[in-house]
Amino acid sequence: MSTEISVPDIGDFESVEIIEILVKTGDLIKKNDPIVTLESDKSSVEVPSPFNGKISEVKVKIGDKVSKGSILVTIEDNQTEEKVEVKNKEVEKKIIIKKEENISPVTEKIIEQAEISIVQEAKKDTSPKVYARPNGADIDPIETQEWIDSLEAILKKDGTDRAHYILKKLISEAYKEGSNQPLTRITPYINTIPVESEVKSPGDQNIERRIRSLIRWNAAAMVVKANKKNPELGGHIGTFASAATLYDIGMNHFWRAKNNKFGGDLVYFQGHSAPGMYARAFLEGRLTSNQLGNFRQEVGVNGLSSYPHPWLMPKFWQFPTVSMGLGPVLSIYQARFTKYLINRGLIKDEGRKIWTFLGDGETDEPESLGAISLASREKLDNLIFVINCNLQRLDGPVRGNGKIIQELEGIFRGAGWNVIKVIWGSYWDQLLNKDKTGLLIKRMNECVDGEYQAFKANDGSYVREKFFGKYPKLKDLVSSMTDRDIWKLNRGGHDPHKVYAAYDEAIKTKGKPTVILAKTIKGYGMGKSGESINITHQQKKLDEKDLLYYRDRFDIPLTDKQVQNIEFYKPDEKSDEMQYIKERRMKLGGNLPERTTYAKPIKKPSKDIFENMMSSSGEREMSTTMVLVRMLTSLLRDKNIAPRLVPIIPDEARTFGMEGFFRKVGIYAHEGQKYEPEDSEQLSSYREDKKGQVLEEGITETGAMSSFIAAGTSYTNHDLEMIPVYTFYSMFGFQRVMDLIWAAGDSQTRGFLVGATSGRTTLAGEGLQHQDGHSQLLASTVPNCVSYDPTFAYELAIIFQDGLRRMHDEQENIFYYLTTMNENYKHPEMPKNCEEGILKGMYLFKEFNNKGQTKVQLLGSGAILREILDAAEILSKEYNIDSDIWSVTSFNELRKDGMNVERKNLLNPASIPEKSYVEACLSKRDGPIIAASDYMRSFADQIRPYTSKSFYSFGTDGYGRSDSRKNLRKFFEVDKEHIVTYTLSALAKEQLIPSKFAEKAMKKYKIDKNKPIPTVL
Ligand SMILES: Cc1ncc(C[n+]2csc(CCOP(=O)(O)OP(=O)(O)O)c2C)c(N)n1
Ligand SMILES: [Mg+2]
Repeated sequence: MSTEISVPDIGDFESVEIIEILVKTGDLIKKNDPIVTLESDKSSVEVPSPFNGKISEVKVKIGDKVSKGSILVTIEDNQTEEKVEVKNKEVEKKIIIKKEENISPVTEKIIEQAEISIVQEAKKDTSPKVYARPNGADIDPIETQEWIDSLEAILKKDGTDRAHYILKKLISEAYKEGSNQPLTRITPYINTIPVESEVKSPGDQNIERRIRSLIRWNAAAMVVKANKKNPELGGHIGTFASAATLYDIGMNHFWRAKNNKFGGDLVYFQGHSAPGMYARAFLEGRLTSNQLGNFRQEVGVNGLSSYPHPWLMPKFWQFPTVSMGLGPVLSIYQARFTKYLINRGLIKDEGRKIWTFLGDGETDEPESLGAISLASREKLDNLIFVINCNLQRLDGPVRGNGKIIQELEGIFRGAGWNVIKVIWGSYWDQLLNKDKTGLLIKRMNECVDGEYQAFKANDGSYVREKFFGKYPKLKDLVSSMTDRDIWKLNRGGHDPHKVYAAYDEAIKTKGKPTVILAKTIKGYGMGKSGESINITHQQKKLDEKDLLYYRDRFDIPLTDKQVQNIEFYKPDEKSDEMQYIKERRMKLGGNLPERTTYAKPIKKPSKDIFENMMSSSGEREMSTTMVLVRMLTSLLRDKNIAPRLVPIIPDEARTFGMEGFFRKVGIYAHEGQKYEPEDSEQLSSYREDKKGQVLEEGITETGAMSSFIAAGTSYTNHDLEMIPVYTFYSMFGFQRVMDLIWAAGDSQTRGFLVGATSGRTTLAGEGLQHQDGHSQLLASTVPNCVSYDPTFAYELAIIFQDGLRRMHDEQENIFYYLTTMNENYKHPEMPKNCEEGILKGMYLFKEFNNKGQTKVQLLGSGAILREILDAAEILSKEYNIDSDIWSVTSFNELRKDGMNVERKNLLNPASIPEKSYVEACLSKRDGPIIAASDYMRSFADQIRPYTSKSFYSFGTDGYGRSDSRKNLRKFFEVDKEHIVTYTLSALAKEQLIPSKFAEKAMKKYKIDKNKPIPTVL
């Protein structure tokens, strides 16, 4: 039986053009195989086949205009109808979404997915709960006690779940009666895990303590040693001193390395705790004492970088974290990307975890907390944050008048995370148990962090007076303890047992991410020189007395003389410590941190994918953004490339005409799609899918950039090369998330950043805060970013193709920034032999050679090349001036080449100087250079030093504003009329023509000489 396939609902579009026919008569096609590609003036989209079959006739040709209902092909398949019917019946049986009409294949799939996800009920939360203890003023203690007794009875009889239920019920009853207190936001200021539920560490505590002490010593020594050599070098001691236990427990017991059997856990180390990681690597035999001695001296050989920088130590560090806030947000998106790869079936689910260390002060950065709800929404139980709450940041207390742990608990609980507080060490357990008055917890609750800091900056007697002394009964509680005993009451983050128990619970938590809030002491063990005092953060010089104290405090077997020499200490290879440390890492699969890659290169796409970009678009007008979308759509048909493409968009798919991807490859959603989208019958309906490929990030360029980095470093973190293509509003790229782009460079991310709607005069209506005239310049500041501002389809195709070659064939650790526009125009056929020039940054596009003696070199990039072409025509026709027109695809790449060649020539003064590429192109050509772009003048100015000709540059300096393209170009003086006028004027200045031509042109084009330069307007 033969069935007609027609154009489905394509939204508001009428009469759209067929630009590709992807089937021919006789082809056997499967359901969802594309039949044709339609292109409106804004987007292109494939029409899929609704069923399997054999094409019996193609009813359309390229260039035809079609609308909803137009017949495209006829297809033979006599089982089709039945199949759909059977399916419909099945759906009806377990109906969850009623549909009156016949169910379309797309809807059918949505229903299937919704059913699957509905069946999967959320698991019950069985984590142990701590019941609320009395706090604050009590107007009726007897009544309070009755309630507590009832609660205890429930706890005893029915357990914590039942108690939790009753409490929730009570709270909601109170809420109904008008109590609006957020009663469950925070819990008392005690450990989340009750002592009886703590899982015990299997480790040898004595050996672990000795190892930890050695790491502490070597870490501090490397900072002190470097600063003794040269006080400029800096470094941090206090941070790692506070976090040593937190790292050690992970390294000894939890963090599994990558090896041939397992993908490895990923750990984001707090940037300025790097000395601790080096110190451990030294004991493990991965770094030498010579290297430790070269901490922060990287220019020579064997230096160690100040912070985790994969660019500088590419075999060691995995993640750049020192710019605060980036580690947390990057790791959240890393955890999400890991799940994305698993759900798409690209990697196995091996239960790998992502651990992130951050400082409590670091949580002030909006990036640190800004994405935490994504982590719970996406149920990232592969993610564990450890926040080292040493209560201090650089200048002083993080929350002197409050309690950072409680504040963070409220925030993370509110966002749906599992929160584990590790506040008090084991020495407190007995006291808490002994206290029947509730005063101890009351006191713990009421002290603010400023006080907690002061307690540890003083001594036991101070704590006795100021902490316990507030209530006589509390003072009695510690009356039998010496000041030394009181001083020994430790904080949770320094207690290996408590930390182990917290980590153990974190890795077992299902369905949500975990944050561990560990209370520690900044500068732990540094004594008077730096423990818990405001200047701890910057303490990098310990004098001899301090060092001797530190040695004694941690029992380091060094003589006084060795301490004076600031020697590192490494025990004998056969010692218990060395055996233990090696054995632990062996059990956990190898070294950490370590950066390796075993990814297989992605195979090249077939050449024909790009072929149709090389020919003229004829009468058809389109923007370079549409060209990109077309190209990606074609690449999604290439079997090697398709699965690896990761389109990333922060809520702008429709702006860029990318909504066709929604249906074609789906939007990644870990729970699939639980609803029938309002536009389900349309061709580009909003389709969420567990196997979806598009990362639709919502309105977060920070998040999108983090995904870009996760995908673009997948070759090392997952041993799988991916090709992220992150398309954004160009103004909200470099300018908004430059720090992340810098981190992308450091991480050696590979991928394409696409600044769409770029240029200051192409995005007409949007105005000052949208019009980007400088992102290309910002891109030029990132050393491994290769950037282009192409004008024509074939330029973009050549650049993209070469990008794939360089990043995936050649394995170069670079990433691309491409600017694309939303201005529609015709695209010419690719001129012969211009590929090399396109990639190097400029090539001769056209010559006007038939008029007179006078010639000019016209250079244009991006949107403004077309103004240049029009200007050249006017110059030729109306003024008899010839020109060579150069399409400049990248002033940035030209500049790089110019710098290189100039440097080489200066270093070889006796040799014949080499020519820069710019000079090679222009030196034999006549006339001054007029260069223009849709960016600030300094963009084109970059090549000025590399040519011996007169050089005039034009651009869009100043704030943008909303108006038509024509008016904006006139305003910024980059329209064809200004280019003609300025060219005439420049030629007059060169004494090649009289000045009257320019004067006349100014009159003709109504150019106001008195209008101020746009930078001041
Ligand atoms: C974005 C950014 N701003 C400023 C700094 C400089 N800085 C380095 S460490 C630090 C204080 C960190 O305090 P905290 O997060 O509490 O970490 P701690 O050292 O106490 O563990 C600052 C301000 C930075 N690294 N990154
Ligand atoms: Mg801190």
